[in-house]
Amino acid sequence: MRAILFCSLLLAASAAQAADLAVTVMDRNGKPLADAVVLVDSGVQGLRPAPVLEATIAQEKLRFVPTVTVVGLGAKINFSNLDSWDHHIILGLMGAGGVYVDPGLNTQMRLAGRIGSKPPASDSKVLSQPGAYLLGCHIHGSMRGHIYVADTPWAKLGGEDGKALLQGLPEGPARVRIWHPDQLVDGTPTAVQVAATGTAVTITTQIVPARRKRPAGDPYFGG
Ligand SMILES: [Cu+2]
Repeated sequence: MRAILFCSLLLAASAAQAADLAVTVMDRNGKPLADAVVLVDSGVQGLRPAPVLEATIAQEKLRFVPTVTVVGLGAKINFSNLDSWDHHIILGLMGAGGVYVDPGLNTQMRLAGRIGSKPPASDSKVLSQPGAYLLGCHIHGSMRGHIYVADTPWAKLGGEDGKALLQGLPEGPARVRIWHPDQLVDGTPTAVQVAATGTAVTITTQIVPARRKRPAGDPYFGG
């Protein structure tokens, strides 16, 4: 009986130790870096949050919306063309320099333009390899999007303010990795100590975000 009580106390204690980690990501110039993917690894025993296993990316006004999507391993990505013209989605793992690792392995989908108020053309793809994926369109060369398939349950997309809140981390040592569409190389992970009461960390990267260019022929840009 005493052993059972002790065990349930331990369980209660470990549940209470799940803590938050607030990460702020800065660019090379010390300004908040938008659209950073924040990944946290922890070797400490404890509950893991459920990974995101489904996401939808729309093609709208010559863009992929959202521009960056973070999911877990094995996630199903739904594509939906909301424009009245066709899009040809090219999807593949992205290597250094922002190019496809092996164009021969890319997935290609053509989604017809939407007619009136009819349901948009849709397709989907399950991503079973971790890492960064690049999205492009044969028809519109300016269209760029990214998917990051995380190999850790703690993965979040940072906002325009560079901030991401990772929840449900075990108290103790952890490692923070940052990925960004405009990075040139993988940065060094940052070691942090997650306190039971929550922890905040600011990470300054060497990343210089690319300026958003007006896509050719995009009448909506900046409008
Ligand atoms: Cu297109």
